[in-house]
Amino acid sequence: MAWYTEQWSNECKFSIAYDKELYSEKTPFQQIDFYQGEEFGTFFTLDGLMMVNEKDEFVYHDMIVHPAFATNPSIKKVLIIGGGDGGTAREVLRYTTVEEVVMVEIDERVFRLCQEFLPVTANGVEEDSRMKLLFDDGLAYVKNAPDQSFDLILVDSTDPISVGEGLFTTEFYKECYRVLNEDGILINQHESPYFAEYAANMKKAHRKIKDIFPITHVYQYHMPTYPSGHWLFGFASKTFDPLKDLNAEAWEKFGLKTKYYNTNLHAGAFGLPSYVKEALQRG
Ligand code: AAT
Repeated sequence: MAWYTEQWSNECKFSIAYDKELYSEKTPFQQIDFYQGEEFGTFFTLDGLMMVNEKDEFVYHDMIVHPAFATNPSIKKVLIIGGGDGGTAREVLRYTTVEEVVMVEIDERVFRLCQEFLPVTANGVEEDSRMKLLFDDGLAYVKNAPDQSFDLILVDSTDPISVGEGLFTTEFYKECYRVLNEDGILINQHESPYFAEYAANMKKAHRKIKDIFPITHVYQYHMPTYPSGHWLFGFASKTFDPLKDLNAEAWEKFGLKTKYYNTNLHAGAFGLPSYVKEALQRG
């Protein structure tokens, strides 16, 4: 048995025991490592940061996808930026009403390796005829995408360091606004309020999005293997408000069995602790 250790702050580390390092590769974009352990099953890291593991991936992938569909059950065209493990696409594809999913992942190796080592998220994604898989930079893709061509954009990105940096810029959020339909929704990986470095990213992202979208919210969930375990998504929208427009009845009709998300939890997720609200307001 060996230990995978991740630095969560200058004075805090998180460790997981593993039995085997399954695979390791340095791509032109990042360092990829796959491990196998008992507690969290198979997991992979990018540049030494936990991305996905078999035990808690359902939390993240439920929460990045379902709140938007429970707010606007008519979503048909979806753009996923990043998300190379396939978990976000897997959840979106469960909606039979969805007609087209474009996924733009910068690093094809993440997707191919997840097909090999992490079928729980990657299986069935490429095979679905509604799916268009592109291996490209998300920022470059949105810059060239036509106006008003998506109902929903899901930014399933790494932290704003190295390749993920462009996905936390005003330029990127503006392009997202442009390519979204009149009632479009943007969900983005919004970092964490707890440790200083992550909280700074959270505030920066919120400040930029607030200047562009008329409706902006931040919602939370418990992600045991991300720094502090307290993680956030942003909900930015042109017309739909996730609290006022929650359509629980329509969402229940989809008949999806979910392990984390439900329509009772929906409003609660948007109810932020006071210190988080204040940090976001101060900007
Ligand atoms: N589903 C949860 C997993 C992730 S991985 C995020 C993905 O974003 C990675 O596969 C990475 O290659 C991809 N990515 C990073 N930058 C870009 C870019 N510019 N364009 C397209 N794809 C990109 C998210 C984990 C969140 C971790 C939080 N600590």
